Amino acid sequence: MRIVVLAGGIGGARFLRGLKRAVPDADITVIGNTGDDIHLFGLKVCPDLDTVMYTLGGGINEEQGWGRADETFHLKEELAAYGVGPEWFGLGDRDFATHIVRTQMIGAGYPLSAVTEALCDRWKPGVRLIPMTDDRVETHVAVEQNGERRAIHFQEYWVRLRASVPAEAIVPVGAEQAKPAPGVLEALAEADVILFPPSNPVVSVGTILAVPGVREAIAEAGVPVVGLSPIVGDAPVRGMADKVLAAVGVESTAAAVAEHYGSGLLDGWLVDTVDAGVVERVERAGIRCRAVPLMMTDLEATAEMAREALALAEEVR
Ligand code: GDP
Ligand code: FO1
Ligand code: CA
Repeated sequence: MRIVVLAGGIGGARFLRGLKRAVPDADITVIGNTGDDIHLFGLKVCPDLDTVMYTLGGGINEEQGWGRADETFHLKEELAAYGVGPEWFGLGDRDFATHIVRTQMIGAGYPLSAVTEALCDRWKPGVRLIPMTDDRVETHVAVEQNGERRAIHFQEYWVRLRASVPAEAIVPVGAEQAKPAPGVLEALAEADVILFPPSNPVVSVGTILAVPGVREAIAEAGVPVVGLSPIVGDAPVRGMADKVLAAVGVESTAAAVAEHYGSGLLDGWLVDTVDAGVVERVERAGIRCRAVPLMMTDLEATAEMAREALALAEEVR
């Protein structure tokens, strides 16, 4: 079975671990979000691609959900001693190596998709990981601070400000001109099923969908598209997705996120059992809906979520 998953960072990566466990023989292609990418110290950092690569490859810091296990921060400390920041973004020594290799290869002319493949030669994530695009796309957030409106990089909004200032708009800068990376449209066209993991609907899945051609390719694939809600009990399980949902005028409920994707995109939607009350509302919107446990507490619970998503896909096929 060929499965294509549109993934952000932590939510996407953890779900993929369960999916691999549920269907060990499946051919899984992951289209990764690159809107979170940031250039720091002259290096290109791709947080969501790395989170997927490290999580599936066994190198992730499990508690944190991003960055490397057994990490040290000597390089960051030395840079800070020269007054070179930003101090608010925690790049560790082991992680730095990934960004150096990536930046060196890009400087030598390799596209990000080829670089990602090369990095995955080491990590062997057991899925084919493709960035959504080889072109530069950077999510910026329009915020109002001290009566002044300005656009800041998504990482500054998320990591430095912890989404504590109201976001007025979220813009994936460069997306309109971006082309899907080689393999993206092909994978969608050849998919047997397309899954939206419980990733951020705005700044993860939403950014991938903003790449011209991706939405169309999903619709044209003519296969079941099933998503899992990252919102449980009217709040994100982790992080601040409620803030970016508010910025695009969507309430933080499992039903509103399903309606935001819409029946033109989604065939099926899984909500957590605590949200069983919204199943009818989602179905009225033309999306088949089931309430099942959606907390990725351990690998087996996550694998069960993946099985439920695939079962729902068969129901709507
Ligand atoms: P990011 O790029 O690291 O922010 O990760 P993603 O965009 O892939 O996923 C973030 C989303 O994962 C958040 O909105 C969380 O609510 C969601 N999430 C994290 N853990 C769980 C979980 O155990 N269950 C569900 N349903 N969602 C989760
Ligand atoms: N998230 C944080 O909350 N603080 C950090 O200092 C931080 C550093 C970092 C370094 C490399 C990397 O791949 C990810 C990192 N993240 C950090 C995670 C991160 O960028 C965000 O959680 C996601 O992009 C949000 O979607
Ligand atoms: Ca992300």
